[in-house]
Amino acid sequence: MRPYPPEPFRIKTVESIRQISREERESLLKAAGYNIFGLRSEDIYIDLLTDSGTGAMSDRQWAALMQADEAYAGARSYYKLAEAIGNIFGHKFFVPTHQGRAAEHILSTLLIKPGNAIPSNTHFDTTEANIRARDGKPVNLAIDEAADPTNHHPFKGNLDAEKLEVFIQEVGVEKIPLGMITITNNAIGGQPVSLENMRQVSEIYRYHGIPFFIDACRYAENAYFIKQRESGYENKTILEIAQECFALSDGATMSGKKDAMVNIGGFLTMNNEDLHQQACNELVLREGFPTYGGLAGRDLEAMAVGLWEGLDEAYLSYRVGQVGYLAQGLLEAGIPIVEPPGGHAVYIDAQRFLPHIQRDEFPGQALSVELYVEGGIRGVELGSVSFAYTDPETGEKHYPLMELVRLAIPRRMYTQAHMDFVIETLARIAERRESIRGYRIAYAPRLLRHFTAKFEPL
Ligand code: PM9
Repeated sequence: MRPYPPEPFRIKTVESIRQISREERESLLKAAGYNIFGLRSEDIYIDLLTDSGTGAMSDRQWAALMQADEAYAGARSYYKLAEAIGNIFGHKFFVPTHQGRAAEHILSTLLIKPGNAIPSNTHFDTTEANIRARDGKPVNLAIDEAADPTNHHPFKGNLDAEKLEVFIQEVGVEKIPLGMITITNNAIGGQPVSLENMRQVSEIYRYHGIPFFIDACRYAENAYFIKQRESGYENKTILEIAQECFALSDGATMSGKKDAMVNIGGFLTMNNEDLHQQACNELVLREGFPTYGGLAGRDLEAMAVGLWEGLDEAYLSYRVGQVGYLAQGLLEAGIPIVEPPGGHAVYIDAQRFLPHIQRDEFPGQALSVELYVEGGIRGVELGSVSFAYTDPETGEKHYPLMELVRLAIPRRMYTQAHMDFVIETLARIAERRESIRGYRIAYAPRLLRHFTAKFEPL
């Protein structure tokens, strides 16, 4: 029997979900242009589209909402959040933002000029789009092992330090206004980054005088993996590990909707005072006054509590264990996934699952449609629909490392029986996989096309 970690919580409030008929699902999908983002949530049985802002808040977070201070300037809730961020992240300054991409937007606006290049292990879609929106170039320098879904490297999210050195020599420091690293590495399997790797990368960035920003959305899950897998950290607390990570950097972008356990919120941290001043100016223009940044006082309050809850080791052990349970079940059912599983999601290798569908016919898109048709389950394509890109200068088409479908597990939401249902659904799809066909794109915007594209079955 696969081990399932008992939840370190009990359930106080429930939300009904229902399964509609297969015929209804087929017709709703067609009406949505075969894009699962176009479906209504009430027509979905198990929603694994994202772990972003979809989790359950705790009784303490709900209680904190009532204690929030909604003052326009200088709210008590802001200072509570400042204390949590100061403790955990340790950077000198921060601005609250309504979510992660708003922090990315401010950072990109302030630092990136046309023709600049920004290295990372792998940028996630919103980061990539914010860089491109400034006519910059996002550059992914993951280690080679990351491209092999069967490779069991313990830190497959690592950035290849040698590739980074070569890249800096080739491009020139003057064209690199900042360097990044994403923890965990969401685009390629939610894989962790080791502290050793972050130290190496930080040294390289610092040597060249390149400001180093961490995309910190899932920093607590990353710290948990470091504690489990990196020698020398087994006796450190998750907080100590997180602090050590951030001490290597000059700042961070954070989506509170992930490891800060909230439904909305984010922030941008930095050590540079001048950058902070400029960020405040941008914030006032677009998001709100610097002590609320586009959020209500209650959102700041919930995030301050959630940041601490996200660091709880019993919770993290359950969280990573639940993802591991789903991964193990899928492997036992013969479903190819990215191994080892990451911290927040299981990534199905759609290319190996549907080898008869070419990359340009989007195997991940085809599988995400089948998941909904078969079981009312929503996952998300993270393959060529989301990440393939035609270089405007050369006309050359670039593909992502893999064609994946991600099953992201919202925090503190679904049970073992839900996970079993997902496994059984995929096992049924596997039985008829040869009959599944690819898709073509009927409409797509220039950036972040996967959110609103329309498809036609081939
Ligand atoms: N990630 C996710 O589902 C939500 C958008 S795509 C459905 O994984 C990283 C590593 C992320 C991320 C969002 C953001 C942006 C930045 N970096 O969604 O703007 O995974 O709060 O954060 C999503 P926001």
